[in-house]
Amino acid sequence: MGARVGIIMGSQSDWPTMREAAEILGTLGVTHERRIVSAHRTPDRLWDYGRGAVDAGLQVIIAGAGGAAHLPGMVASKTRVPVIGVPVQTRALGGLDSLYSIVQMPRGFPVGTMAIGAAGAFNAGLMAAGILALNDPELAARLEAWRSELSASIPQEPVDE
Ligand code: RP5
Repeated sequence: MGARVGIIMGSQSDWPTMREAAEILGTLGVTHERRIVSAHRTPDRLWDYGRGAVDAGLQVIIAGAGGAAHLPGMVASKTRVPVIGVPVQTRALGGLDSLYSIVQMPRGFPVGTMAIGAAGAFNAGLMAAGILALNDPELAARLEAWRSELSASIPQEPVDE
């Protein structure tokens, strides 16, 4: 089966963050692809990716970028495939720049925006899996099991470290 989720990012430097999404999708058995697609440095690639997303069979796109993070919004402008945006943490402004660039989309072109950084990327993978699980009972069972395991791993009491 082809990739069901596309993970795109503005730069190689985003990969340490975005790999969190790839890893949880891999754990849950969701096929995905990873691409560097920059809104500013490779705008034609961005256009082609957005325009071809439906025909490529993508069901969710996870888009991560930092700073002037236009990638998630721009890809959302080119496809009806749901886009989950991940604001990558930045040195200059801590990722608030990325968050504000992604979250304030104009009416009509939504981007589901996650938290800044690695937790946001991880949750983007879980969110994508949850969307796909609506029509995939086997994935739904794997996701339920993963959630139960996480809950079971949380101790009742804190310990001295
Ligand atoms: C954005 O600029 C990328 O998403 C990245 O987060 C940031 C910095 O990119 P590099 O200069 O590290 O390639 O487009």
